[in-house]
This record gives sequence, C-alpha cells and structure tokens, in this order.
Amino acid sequence: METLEKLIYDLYKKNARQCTDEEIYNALLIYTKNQLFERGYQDGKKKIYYISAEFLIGKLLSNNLINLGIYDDVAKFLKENGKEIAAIEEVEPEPSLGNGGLGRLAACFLDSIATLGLPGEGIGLNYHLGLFKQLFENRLQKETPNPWIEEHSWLTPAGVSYTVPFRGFSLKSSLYDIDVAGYNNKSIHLHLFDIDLADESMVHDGISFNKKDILHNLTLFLYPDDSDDDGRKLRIFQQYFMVSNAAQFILDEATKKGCNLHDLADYAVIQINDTHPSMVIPELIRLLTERGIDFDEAAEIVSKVCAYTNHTILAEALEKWPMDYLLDVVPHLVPIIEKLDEKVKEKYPQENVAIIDKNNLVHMAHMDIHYGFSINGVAALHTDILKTSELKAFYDIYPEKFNNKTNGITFRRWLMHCNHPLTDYITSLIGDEFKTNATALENLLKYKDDEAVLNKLLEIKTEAKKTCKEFILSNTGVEINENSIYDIQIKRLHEYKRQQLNALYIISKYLEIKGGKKPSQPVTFIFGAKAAPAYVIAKDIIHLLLTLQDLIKDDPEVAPYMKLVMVENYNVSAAEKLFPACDISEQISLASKEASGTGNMKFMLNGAVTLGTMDGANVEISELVGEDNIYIFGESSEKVIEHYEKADYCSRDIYENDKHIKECVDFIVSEKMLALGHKENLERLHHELISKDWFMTLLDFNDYVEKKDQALADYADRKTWAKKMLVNIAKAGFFSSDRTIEQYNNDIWHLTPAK
Ligand code: GL9
Repeated sequence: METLEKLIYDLYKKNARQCTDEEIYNALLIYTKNQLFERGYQDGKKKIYYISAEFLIGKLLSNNLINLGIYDDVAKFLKENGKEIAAIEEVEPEPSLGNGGLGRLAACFLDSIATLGLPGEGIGLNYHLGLFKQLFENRLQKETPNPWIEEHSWLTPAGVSYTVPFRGFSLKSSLYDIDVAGYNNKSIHLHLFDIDLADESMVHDGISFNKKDILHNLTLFLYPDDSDDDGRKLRIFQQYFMVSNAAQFILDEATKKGCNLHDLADYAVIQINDTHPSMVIPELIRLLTERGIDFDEAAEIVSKVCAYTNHTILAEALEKWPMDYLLDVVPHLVPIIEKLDEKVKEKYPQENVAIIDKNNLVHMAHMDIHYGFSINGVAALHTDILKTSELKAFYDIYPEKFNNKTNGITFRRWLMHCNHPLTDYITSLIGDEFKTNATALENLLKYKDDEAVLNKLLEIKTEAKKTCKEFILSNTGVEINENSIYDIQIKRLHEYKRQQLNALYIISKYLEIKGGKKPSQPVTFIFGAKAAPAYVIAKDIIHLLLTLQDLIKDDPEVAPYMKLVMVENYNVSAAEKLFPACDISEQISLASKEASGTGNMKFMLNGAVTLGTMDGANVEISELVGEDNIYIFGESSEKVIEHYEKADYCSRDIYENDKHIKECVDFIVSEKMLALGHKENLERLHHELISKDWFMTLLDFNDYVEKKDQALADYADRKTWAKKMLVNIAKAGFFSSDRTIEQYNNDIWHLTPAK
C-alpha cells in the first residue's frame, strides 16, 4: 500500500487519516486506474465485439479492487487510517447506463470475458445522464436527471474519433474507455462513444429536453421517452451513431492487424445485444462496399461476423422502424436494407419473414436472423418458445442458427462484493475454488444436514437483514422489523412481471388481519422498481404500492404483522444491499413472458428461496434445486400461449365469479385507499385489471396465495428452511456468467483464451 500512501500524499499533501472520504475516493480511483493500466489488456487475432445500447455497470471501485486482488489490503489500509471502505464506496456516483436485466447482463458478460482471458471489447454510448433518478412525490414516481460523470471518473479519453453521417449533416464522435478488470486476469475495454457538444443544461422540468436538437442531445439520456415521433427518431440517431462508430472502429482494428476485409470473420465477431445495434449489419455492408467490395460479398462477409441475441418475446421490444424514419435519419442505409430485403424475398416470399413488411416497417430482428450466423435465446424455455412459436418461421428456414445460452451473473459482484460474510464462510467450508469454478459450490451439499453450518447460514442472513434494515431506513425513512420475513420483488416495473399480483396478495393479507386472522410470523414486503416515464399503468402500480405502504404503516392493528416498503431509486447499489438480505425471492411473471430473469439467480446465490412461475430461468432453477427447495405456482407457458392464441382469457369472468378476488381487486378503489391515494390512478388500474389484465394476474391469483402462504408458514421451521437456503446456494454455480460466456465462446465466437 506504499504507492497508494504516496499517491495520497502527492495529491493532497496530507496522509490518509487527514483526508475526507471524497479525497480518499479520488485517490483510490486514480490508483485503481493505474493498476488496471499496468496489468494490461487481453489481445488476440480475433476479437469479440459486444455491442449494446446498455451496460449497467454499477459502481466500479470495490469490484475493481476485488478483481485486482487488492480489496482486502485496501480495506485494511483504510481501517488503519480510521476509514471504512463502505463509506468510501458511498462517495462513488453510480453510472446508470442501463434499464435493467439486459444492461446488467452486458456488464456481467464483460467481467466474465475479461476473467476468462478472451480478447474482447464492449461498445456502447456514453450517456451523460443515464437512466433517470426516481423520486417519490405524492406517492407518485417523479423522474429527475441522474448525472454521474465528475471531474475524475472511470472514463479515459481514448483519442479516437470518427465521422458519422446523418441526413443533411454529420457528427464527430469522441471515444471514452472504461477498463473492465478480469478476476485475477488482464482487463478489457468498454468503449463508450460520445459527442463533444452534449449539453446537459438543455434539460428542464424533470427530464424534458428538446428532442430535435440532435447536435446537443444525442448522448444525454439512455433511451429518451419514445412516446412521440421525435423521441423515436432520437433513438434511431443514437443507435446509428453507436453502430457506425462501432463498425468503423472494428474495421480499423482488424485492418491494423492485417485483415484484408475479405477475411474479416477471422478478426472479428460481433454479438448484437437485442435489436438496438442491428443497423450494424447494413452499416458494415456500406463501409465494405465503400472500400471496394461488391455488395453480395459484403453481405456474405457480414453474415459470417454477426450473431444476434434475442432477449424478449414482448412485441413492443422487437423493434420495427417505419421506413420513413430511416429515410429521415439515415437515408444512405435505406437502399442497402432494401437490397437485403429483396434478396430475402427472392428466396422466401412469405410475408412473416420479410425484413420490410407491407406497412413499410423494417423488422430489425428479421434482418439479424437472415444476415447473422447465430441467433440465441437467453434461457432454455425462452429459446424453445422462439423456435416453436415466436420465430418458428425462421427456425423452419435456419434450424442450425438457433441455440440457447442461459443467462448468468458474475459471482464477483453478486456474491464476493455484495456479501462478504457469506463469501468468507463458504471459503472456510470449501476453499476458494468456487471463485473461478462456480460449480464447486456443490461441495457445500455435504453440509446439508450439518446443524452448525445451517445455524451459521441463518446467522449470516440475520446480519444481512440488519444491514439492509439500516439501508431501508435511510432510503425510505421506514423502520422495518429485522425479525420479520423479508419477501422481496426488485426489478423493472412492468405488467408482465406482475408487481400487481404481489400487491393483491398484500391486500388479501391486510383484509385477513383486519378480520382477526393474525399471521404467526411478521412479514416485510419489499419492492424496488422504476417505471418507464411514459408507461401509465406501470406508474399507477407504483402509486398503488406507495399508497398501500402508508395505509399499512399507519394502521396499528396491521403494522405489527406486516409492512410494505418501496425503495426509492432502485439501482445496482440498492440491489447489492437487498439481495443478501432476502428470504423469499419473488419471480412471478406470467409464464412465457420473462425471457430469463437474472435477479432470480442473484437471490438464489445469496440464499433466498424462490417463489415463482415456471418462466424464464426459474424453470432451470427448479430443475436444479428440486421441488423441496422452491415454490412454484401458476399456469404453464403452454397454457398461457394457448390463451393468447385463442384470445379466450377474460379477467372479468374471474372477477365476477370469485368473491375473494373481487374483494381484493375492489379494495384498490375502496374508501380507505381513495382517502390516501389519487382517484384517477387507482380507478384506472382497477379498470385495467377487470377489463384487460393483459398479463393474466387474476388467472394465477389463487394459486399464488396458496403457495406464498405455504412458503411463509414453512419459514418457521428454521432448520428445514436453512437446508433450502444451502441447497439454493450450492446449486447456483450453473448460473455463473463464466459458464454462459464459455458457452458463447465454444458455440458462437470461437476465440482462443489467453494462457
Ligand atoms: C430482458 C428480459 O426481460 C430478461 O428476462 C432477461 O433476463 C434480460 C437479459 O437477457 O433481458 N429483455 C429486455 O428487454 N429486458 C430484460 O431485462 N429489459 C430491460 O433490461 C429493461
């Protein structure tokens, strides 16, 4: 730690003890960046370029220290100087460069690519304000800007710039790099492209800004509001800016290494993360033809370089851009897309696989599948649904392109960083092989009946719950009972994820308690979720939760037995405090709708038991842990898909024929609720549930109540519960993103790892 001490002295002319937390943070930032630089970067002839509109990297200091192998030394040094590393961590602003699972997955993947020694790069955009910061006002979500770039930050200017052409003007880019440390290995880069003229001062009244002023707004926000034409066009501006820079960068790197463009596939493989980067296909073709390659060969070259990952079957997320928008923003891509479409239509005239449909919409995913060599889903069930229903027409044409890559999470962040006590205890039992070979966690199974071990696991959980209680108090002002069961649902707010189902359960418990039936064990229902700014019903659900929170808190008959608390501005840092403390993990999406989920994996790894539907990776979790160690409920994906096909689901029938359900749903607009909440929001949500309920909340309600009651009752048998916890931790190894990335490499990328 001598170099760190010296650096601190050079910077501030005082020693660590005399520095503020801010000064220590800045010094550690510089120190860590130097260390990463000195360790060097993965390189190789062929590289993976992971292009993504989102990289939800979270705070980086502690994670980097862990991956550099110096976390303990730094923590000790700080302690000797009267500082707590936890307090230093608080100084770091969180870069919110992603919405949720998809962006966080990209961040976990970079960690694993670096750790496995694979030559690779992440490529994305440097959003100045990231995803909005969420405030609660009047029990409603309010969006405010979320700046994260300070004078000193993890960004390093790379001195690289390209010109990106748009209709009528062009924009120059500047590249900033963030180093991503491998665990005990070299680093890779996350390349974030930016414009020089980005102007944060144009943002007013929350997160409003002039959407037409592209010269100044292009990299301000991650996914600005897309509820109008200008917002949607801005997305195309962003996406094209991202992929044009990426394509120019990739061709530059490859040619420097001796690529003659014809052999590009020997130098580069591009993973297209969802459809946001899909325009990289026509853009690469454009650049190759500009450099003298004929169109057909260019299309062939690109088809050997690009692979596409599908992350959802929700139609709203499978982008289809009106041709008019493209003509307006990137007219030079249009003839290329038209040619690609013609070639497809010559061979496959059926409408459902066309790139340009009869309404002149460009289907980005279709372009990816026709002109990429691989398409993968993100969990076994999800890939099956792609093959057999959503993308069946494509599977019939290209069965060899389809493959599954079940998602994973990096254990460095989601265990070693966020849960030191559990990590240390596991290490004391089975050694630290699990840190690089996650399936070694199975060695824990030999302690399944060891009472001392089970008790210790419970003790660690109790401590985590105490720490989490402090966090919740400071975040929300609500004091929760650390001896209650922590039942947690943290994820983006979306109707398909069914936070409203959880809310209805809470209403039913509330009514039970009011009716005199007291639960044997107090429960705390914890939520964290941001709603997309233009998603009205999602915001109504937040309002319902916040209104229920106050109703319960202020009712002395109910408050001792249950509480509801909604964490404000749920983000990666909050997540790190919530996962270790959870008893029951809520994974209650409508079967078939959650492509994978990754929070489910983080909970399991930290010893929570899942209450979930047979959806996404829950299916694989349930196979791994066995039915004694998970609570499964709800309609199967086959049945749900059938309901959609036949359009025969009618929530009103259920509502009218089930007294209990009617009572719970109607409580939303009861006098008590309307006395606290807003009539407009609550009535709209009430109406939505009865007349639409697109995601079949009422269908699964009774089964959900039964299984959740069962889980809460089982919790009382502490020894049996601790065994469930142990099995969940022991079986979590499969969900390491190291495994996922190894599979991407073996099946799709074919890179040679560094020794
Ligand atoms: C998502 C899926 O909904 C998740 O189930 C999946 O785990 C992740 C990562 O593969 O991808 N697809 C998607 O569009 N999002 C996902 O989380 N959305 C957001 O990130 C907001």
